[in-house]
Amino acid sequence: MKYKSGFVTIIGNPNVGKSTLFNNLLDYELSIVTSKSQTTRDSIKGIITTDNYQIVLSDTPGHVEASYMLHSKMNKNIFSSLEGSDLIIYVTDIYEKIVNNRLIEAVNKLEIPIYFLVNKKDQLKEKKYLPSVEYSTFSDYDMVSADDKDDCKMILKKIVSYLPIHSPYYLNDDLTNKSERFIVSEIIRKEVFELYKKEVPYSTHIETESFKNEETLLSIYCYVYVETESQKMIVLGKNGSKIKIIGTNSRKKIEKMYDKKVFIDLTVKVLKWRNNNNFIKEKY
Ligand SMILES: Nc1nc2c(ncn2[C@@H]2O[C@H](COP(=O)(O)OP(=O)(O)OP(=O)(O)O)[C@@H](O)[C@H]2O)c(=O)[nH]1
Ligand SMILES: [Mg+2]
Repeated sequence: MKYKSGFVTIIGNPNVGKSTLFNNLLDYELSIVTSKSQTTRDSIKGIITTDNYQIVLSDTPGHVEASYMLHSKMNKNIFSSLEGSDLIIYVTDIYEKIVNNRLIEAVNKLEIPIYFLVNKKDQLKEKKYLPSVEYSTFSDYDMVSADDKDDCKMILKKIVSYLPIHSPYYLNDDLTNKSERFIVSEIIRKEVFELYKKEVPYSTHIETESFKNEETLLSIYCYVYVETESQKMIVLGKNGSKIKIIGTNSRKKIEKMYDKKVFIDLTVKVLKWRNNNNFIKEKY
């Protein structure tokens, strides 16, 4: 059997379960998942390598109408990750009434096959509901649960059928295109998304300033950017109680990941970063 290898990109609106599917296809948590919309901000590649095939899988941010420079850059990143894909997985869920036609049209223009997935079937009540779209325009479609192992097995099998015969693009032990600094800052951002309400998670950017991985200790220094002084007060909490929770929870997760002692220092900074051209250009 000839080796198959190719690029597969997951796209869709926010909160439909793209990152959940991405992680479950990879079989480890690489992309952060929260119950909040617009969790993913940056495209991320995860690489699945077996004896017979290699899938270079990309998770992308949910496509939103841009109200900040950050969103425009996120959208730009989604469209640029379509190019060169061998297959696009378009994810919607059982709740979405309309699909994102701008995204679908962009894929059709590039003549890339679309595998259309309606996610969260486990939450279906008696009545079966499928979004009203022209199913004949898709190469394939299924109703699935991104959390379900059997569904993911089936999806993987279908993905492989779309891969061209090609040698692997990445080495055997390459797992992602992202740096350890990025992964660590994402783990911290997930904690921020889970601890704070309203606008704080959306106004926060985490930047790993220093990452020193020594034999017995991993030391991480991060900036936590927020947009206003009042958000800084919320993030810190009374006597720094809230930021301490973020630090402790993140530290425990990173210690588990690296199987060693971790030190984390978080410094909160105020900057109107979401509309700051230079900042967005440099970080996203
Ligand atoms: N019940 C159920 N919930 C799911 C399923 N897949 C994802 N979810 C939940 O849906 C929410 C959003 O999941 P994500 O994977 O972060 O969604 P996303 O499309 O990556 O979201 P953005 O990054 O904001 O674009 C989380 O609370 C998930 O646990 C599923 O198959 N069934
Ligand atoms: Mg996501």
